[in-house]
Amino acid sequence: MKSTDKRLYFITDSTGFSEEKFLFRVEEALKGGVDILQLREKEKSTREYIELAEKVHKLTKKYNVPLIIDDRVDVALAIDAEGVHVGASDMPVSLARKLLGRDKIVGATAKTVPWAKDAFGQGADYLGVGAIYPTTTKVKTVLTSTETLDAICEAVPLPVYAIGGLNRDNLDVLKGIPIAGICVVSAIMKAENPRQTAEELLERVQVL
Ligand code: TZP
Ligand code: MG
Repeated sequence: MKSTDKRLYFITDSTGFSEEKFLFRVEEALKGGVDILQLREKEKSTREYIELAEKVHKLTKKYNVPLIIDDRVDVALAIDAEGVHVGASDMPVSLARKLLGRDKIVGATAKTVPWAKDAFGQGADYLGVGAIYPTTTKVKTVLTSTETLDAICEAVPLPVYAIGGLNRDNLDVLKGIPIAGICVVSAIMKAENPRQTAEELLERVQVL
């Protein structure tokens, strides 16, 4: 049990890494204390996605961290992952919930208050809100202001994670906003030392 309160949500991106190097980074990040891990693959075949997800799931189980699968409810079901994350063009939250059942985690992207309320109404367990800053990660997104982030936190009784271009040196804009934590991709994926970076991010997110 960690003594920390705000959480660090790590979204992986295997682009440019051998599987061995990718899995090494994932495990290092887990050692560094990430609280939730999402496997996010955009180029892989279903078979490849499942095979990688099984390997990542072995690691997350070892560190007692929930594994969330981006977008693919079928992959989440196939490997008995702890949950799924759905965005605007993915399966609707209500259908993901119907397929996965009450015991799994269904996360959703929200960029506006009405969108956040809708996701809550459909049964989402948490929200990812952003992009707070421009991002170098391949994603279709627009910027979300910190005012909107704050308004979403007020509007829905769900854990809200800020995402997009966040790193250990630019978290101050989140100060005072009642987020559950932050989500990062490149800050950890591209870090020289993913374990140490996760530790530092976790430390800094606590004082927001
Ligand atoms: N959704 C909004 S921004 C983003 C996603 C998946 C990518 C965040 O990646 P990074 O590298 O932490 O900016
Ligand atoms: Mg998606």
